[in-house]
Amino acid sequence: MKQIFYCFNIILFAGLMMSANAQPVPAVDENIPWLITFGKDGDTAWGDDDFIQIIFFSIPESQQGSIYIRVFDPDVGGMHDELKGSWNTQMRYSVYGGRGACSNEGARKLKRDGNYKSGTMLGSKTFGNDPKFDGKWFTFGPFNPSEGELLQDYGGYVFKFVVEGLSGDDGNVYTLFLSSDANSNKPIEGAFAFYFKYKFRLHDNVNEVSHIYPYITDKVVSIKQSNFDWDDDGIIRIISPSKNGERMAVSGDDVWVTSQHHIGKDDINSSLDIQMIKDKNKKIRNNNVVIYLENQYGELMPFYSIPIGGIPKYKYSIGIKPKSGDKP
Ligand SMILES: [Ca+2]
Ligand SMILES: [Ca+2]
Ligand SMILES: [Ca+2]
Repeated sequence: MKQIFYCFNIILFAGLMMSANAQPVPAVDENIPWLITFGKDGDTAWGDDDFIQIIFFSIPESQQGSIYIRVFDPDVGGMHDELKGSWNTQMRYSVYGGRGACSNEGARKLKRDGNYKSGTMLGSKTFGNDPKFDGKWFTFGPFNPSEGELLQDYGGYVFKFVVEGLSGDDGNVYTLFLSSDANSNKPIEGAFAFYFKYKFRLHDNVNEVSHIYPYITDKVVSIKQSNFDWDDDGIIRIISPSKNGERMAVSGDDVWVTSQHHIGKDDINSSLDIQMIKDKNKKIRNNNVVIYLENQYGELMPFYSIPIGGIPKYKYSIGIKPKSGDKP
């Protein structure tokens, strides 16, 4: 059954081929500063519920050359990272391809209690407090695109990148880049990233607005949004062809919250723009959060590093800004 709901018309991916900025994760259009993963002894109140992050990359079948997955600030210590006590965290990064890397249900489940390491491991490295990699890039690869799992529903050869906090309690802050070059960030035309559960840090600057872009297929009639440890930091709202700022529930400290949202006809075959707007008075710093969406069947819905079909707009108010009453 699940295959049906993720079965996109390949034409939809044509829109993705245009973008050259699809390869950083977090993506340019998301305006999210950092990904975060804590060591497995971390305190969930610091914003990570299970100490694992899984990001998928899709490479078009037309890609000829090798691909690389690059990590910025892979170590846990020094700059950027979030210290608790002393630096004692070990973080493992692993790249998977081959059959089952993405198609295995365990890889796309909310609870990482199944075979989320499905597929063939193509590369792996563990980092601790290592000044050599502090504020630097580390490159996995080269990988031949055909080492990924070929899934036309996901636009080509799919690689899975798993980040796991093996031990310790510190927060690992990092970003990723899918590159055609080992030593620099060179985008791969037509490639993109997607994820089913996203863990990241919000901006410290209260004027920055972050976004995620789930795609709504014609099978979706409602969505359930869940988020964790948002610390009541402002609002989350939906902009879409039919929604002009509908509010989603926002969690407090170390708790989950969910909200249910009806999907109208106008939103089918387009992306939602889920906007995260910080509280201008609270000025919360280092706010780490988790978010995911499910359809009415309880299946996780992917977010895309570039919105399929472009950034959605409310169709009844062209030229009019979203409701000003939505300010926190
Ligand atoms: Ca520590
Ligand atoms: Ca780091
Ligand atoms: Ca938080």
